Amino acid sequence: MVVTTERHGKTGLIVVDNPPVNALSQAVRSGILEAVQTLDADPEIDVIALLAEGRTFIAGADIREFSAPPSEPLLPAVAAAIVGSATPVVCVIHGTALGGGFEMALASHARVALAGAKVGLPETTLGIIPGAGGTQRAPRLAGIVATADLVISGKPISAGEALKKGLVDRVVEGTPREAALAAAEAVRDGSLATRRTDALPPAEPAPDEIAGWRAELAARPGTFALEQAVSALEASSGPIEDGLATERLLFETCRASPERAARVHIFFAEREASKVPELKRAEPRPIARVGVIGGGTMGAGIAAACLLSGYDVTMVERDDEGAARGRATVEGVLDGSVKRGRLSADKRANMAFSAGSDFADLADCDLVIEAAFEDMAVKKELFGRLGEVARADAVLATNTSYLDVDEIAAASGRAGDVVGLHFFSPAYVMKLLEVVVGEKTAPDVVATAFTVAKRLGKIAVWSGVGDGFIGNRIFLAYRRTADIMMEDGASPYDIDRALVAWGLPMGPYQAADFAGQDIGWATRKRRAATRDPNERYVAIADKVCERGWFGRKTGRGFYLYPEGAKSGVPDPEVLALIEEERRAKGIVPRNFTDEEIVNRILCTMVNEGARAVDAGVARQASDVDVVMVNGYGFPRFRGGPMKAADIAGLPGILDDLKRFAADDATAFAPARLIEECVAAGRPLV
Ligand code: T1G
Repeated sequence: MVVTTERHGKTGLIVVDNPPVNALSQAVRSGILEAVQTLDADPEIDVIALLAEGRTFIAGADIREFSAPPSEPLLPAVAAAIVGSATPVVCVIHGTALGGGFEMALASHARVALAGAKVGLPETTLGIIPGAGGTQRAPRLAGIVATADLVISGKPISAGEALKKGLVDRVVEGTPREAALAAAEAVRDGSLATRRTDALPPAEPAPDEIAGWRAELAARPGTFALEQAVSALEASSGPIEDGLATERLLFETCRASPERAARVHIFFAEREASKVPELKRAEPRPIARVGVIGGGTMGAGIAAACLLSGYDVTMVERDDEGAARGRATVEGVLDGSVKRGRLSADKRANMAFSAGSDFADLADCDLVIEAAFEDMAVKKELFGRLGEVARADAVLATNTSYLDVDEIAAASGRAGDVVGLHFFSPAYVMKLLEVVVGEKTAPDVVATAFTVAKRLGKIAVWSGVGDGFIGNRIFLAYRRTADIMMEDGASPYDIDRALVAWGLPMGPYQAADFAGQDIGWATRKRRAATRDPNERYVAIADKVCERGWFGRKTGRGFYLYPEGAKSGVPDPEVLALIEEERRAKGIVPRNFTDEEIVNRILCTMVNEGARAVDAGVARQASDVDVVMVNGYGFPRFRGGPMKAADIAGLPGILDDLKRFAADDATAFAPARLIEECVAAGRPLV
């Protein structure tokens, strides 16, 4: 039974038990409704307490039900029964009371939170809005502005903050059941006041704030749900019945939106990505001490990420100066975490972190992560030594971002112990981790990698060995498409602007200037030897680099960065350089609309992602979305390139691929997966 009732004297308990997060499935909604009606009708019961078993109170509606037609009882009806109960209803919150879960609490006549609990209204992160009274009841308790913080940020707040805002009435210690029985007594003796939220006065209007939010949201893409949420909050200054009706209408509008489909897709895709079969087939090796080779940006970032997740860390650099630099970088990150309140001072003081230049220090590590210079010879030499020095049961990982993991593994002499862990910089911030599985990588090593990733708070994605793995493979492909459009007539500034308007945080040229053009230049030079001479090659970026225009760090790249300027400005000399290249190739420039720019880039991403699936480098199409959203800034509100293609209409994407392939088969010759999906009439994800 997902909902049971208990009678303790004159107290009636409604206990929800629907693992893993007590989501409000149809059975839970129906169970709560029936329990409230039954206990309210019982003359022996004078207080009802709603609580949940397991690690958290109700974490929201059951998101899996969103793609199906709504089923009775709808959540607003359950909330109304709680509000309308003649018997006072107290809600006990533990863990994370989110979305519909917090709305059950808001409909209750009093709210008690366990210390350490959190409450939130994150619906807009799923492309919807609170649909069971959250936008009407929370403002009646805490005001429109405080509620907007929850709804617009989508982030939960602590029980203490909620108490300050009037969203909960008490914060207590103990178990949910103890708190429920104590709260019932407090209601009886009058020390815990109960009130119907709906009977409270409407929220104070907040016209200026609402106008400000509307202006801010209108300036950026992917804010459909947020805009509806602001309108729902605005309605909380009117009669509750009207406000609830307005909220429901706006909720249904969001539920039918492509943004909701995209955001819910990526929510589940991120969780699916880490359910690799190796986790079922093998036990992960226990990891407590992590060795990190290299104290540069990546090495120090990885060391900090491991320390922040409670691992002991031994960092090894080539010499003592390098080790000192690496240590200083790590200490800086940790100090920053303490300053931001993300790390307690005593936890910081008790961290086990050593940095030195003696390779033998790695001998007692359970996992060693190599983050040295991106050069195959360097990595092979290191893995040759590591194969000797590391403990026999240690896992050996390379952080390479594109080199052949099988070749590196072979150099270790124990390829079964070797796996790729491709972190994204900064490694202690970026959620994505590509776990690159070599031909000989043992299943328990893969299981270990995914277990470590979870502890690091990463979103891990399985990748096979292939140039660029999943993300860089797609990034290089769409950068090539952008370069070709640039040579054929689009300016780099048009391309960046069109893609930013579509939802990317920055376009490829802004990104290259930000990261440093020299990095891409080195990659292109590395690939020059194996490049297909018949394949079209655009040398514009090389010409920019030959002038030493590497981007922000040199004051100019594709853009000029005047002293103190917030962002780059177009550079007439770059435009002249592009014109020169076009003339040299006899290209007559043509116009590109923003729509064509976006379409060609999206088609390239989808096609290259599908090719990665065809090649077995990506396990499934949804993993491509997880990588692009979490590592490359693909807009979350579009769900990732594969979901965006499904939403745009896959047959149309295939038609465009065939059309574009006429002049560029390298990028656009359709992947088998896309042709198969269109032929079968099924979506990519
Ligand atoms: N519905 C269905 N399944 C859910 C779920 C949900 N709301 N939340 C989590 N799961 C599954 C998840 O897929 C995973 O499954 C398992 O639970 C553990 O989740 C009317 C309409 C609660 C903070 O947005 O933020 O209420 O992979 O891996 O890291 O206004 O889950 O094990 O098979 O994330 O400890 C609003 C979403 C819904 C909360 C726990 N609520 N969930 O994090 O575990 S809309 C949310 C979370 C709504 C009303 C509207 C997190 C968590 P599996 P997990 P976690």
